[in-house]
Amino acid sequence: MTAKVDCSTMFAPDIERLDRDSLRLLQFGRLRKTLERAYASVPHYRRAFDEMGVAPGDLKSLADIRRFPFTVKTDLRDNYPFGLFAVPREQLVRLHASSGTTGKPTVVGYTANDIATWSDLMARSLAAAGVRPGDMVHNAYGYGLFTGGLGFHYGVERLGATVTPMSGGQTERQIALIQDFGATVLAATPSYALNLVEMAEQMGIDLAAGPLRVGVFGAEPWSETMRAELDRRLGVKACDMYGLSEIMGPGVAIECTSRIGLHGWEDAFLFEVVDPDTMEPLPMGEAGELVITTLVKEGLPMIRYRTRDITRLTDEPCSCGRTHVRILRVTGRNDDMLIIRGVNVFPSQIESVLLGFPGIAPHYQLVVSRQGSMDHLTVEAETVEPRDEDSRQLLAHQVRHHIKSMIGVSCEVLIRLPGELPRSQGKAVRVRDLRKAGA
Ligand code: DLL
Repeated sequence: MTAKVDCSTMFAPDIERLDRDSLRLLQFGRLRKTLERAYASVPHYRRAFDEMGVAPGDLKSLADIRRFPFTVKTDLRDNYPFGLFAVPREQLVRLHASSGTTGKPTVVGYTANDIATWSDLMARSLAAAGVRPGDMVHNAYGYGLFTGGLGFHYGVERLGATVTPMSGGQTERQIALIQDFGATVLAATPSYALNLVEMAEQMGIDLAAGPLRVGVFGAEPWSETMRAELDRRLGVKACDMYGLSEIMGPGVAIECTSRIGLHGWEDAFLFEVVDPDTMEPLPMGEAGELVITTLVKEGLPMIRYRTRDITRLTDEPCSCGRTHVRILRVTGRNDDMLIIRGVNVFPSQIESVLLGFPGIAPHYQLVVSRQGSMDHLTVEAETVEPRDEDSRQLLAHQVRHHIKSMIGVSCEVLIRLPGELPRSQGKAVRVRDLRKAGA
């Protein structure tokens, strides 16, 4: 017997609840068209398909996607700025770009239809996270070349809620406006949300006592322990939002209020998980690198884009009634994984251990250096309350021991005083890699 599902709060119930067979059929048709358009309009794809001896007509079933080439971030850089666009530049109404620490930025472009699709997917995502028409949404994602600010902005408007286009920074002012405008929803990176609530507490303001109800947090990895912290201190139900600019921006996948994985919108994207070593597709449920193909994008179709993000997919039914596949929480990027004396560590694993530790504040930084031929990890964490040197030494010893037993990695731990570590204004910088600086 299937439980009765309330779909009155879905933004697009017909498509969100479509049975999986129909969804796959829809995907197949759209994928075929996307491959045809990419082959006909983008020289890079034509070359890449030809090199693999494959043509759009070879797609006879969804599984045939494995015969087509991957796309990687350097393909965008190599075709800078507009080389991967499938329409003349004049047909684009918006550009975004990611800065990148080295080399050229990656540029992404949207037609008017792409912006409409993105707004719809964002509205759907916000509704799934519990945002309703009429809500007051404080948007602290950065506006500008980053897709976060404008992506949320258009989605909130499309849903019929009110958006405050705050962007990042000016934290004290943000707190005043959250209060004055009676924000019911906070949209921010989890690390900035934490910065906000901490500053509010220092100002003697209890945001949890106000009307805030929903948190839509994403754009960086965060742990369940961080979620519990944000739920409690902000008085929200925090949901995880996933996306990336190369594919669209935020709104690729969202946690519904069941919070057991993020629904990836399969009418707009084809999701695969591949083994990062062999590049072979993995069966549902196995962990690997997430690979995404866009199904309806006009300006910048992406074929098998390697996200570098590590996750698992599940198609088990969700109690919310949405049929779209769930992407389990992204614990980190391939590129962010540290290998410390042979042990693989994601910063988010260290975060889980630190945040569960009594007396430790949820701010941390990892410093990786080279000592002789060995990589050395230093974990810097802060205490909640000021403590003397002896007490910090003792705490450092306990934390080190705990990290070793939980994750299996040996590290040095430095306990800092409250406020000593840098606070996030957007995406938090968790790792300082001194090896790259030649130190
Ligand atoms: O971060 C888009 C976004 C904006 C998503 C606002 C959610 C909210 P990029 O700047 O291109 O786009 O960065 C994309 O950020 O490949 C992941 O490594 C990481 N990321 C994004 N969302 C999550 C998440 C935006 N919920 C890259 N959990 C992605 C973990 C995330 N990592």
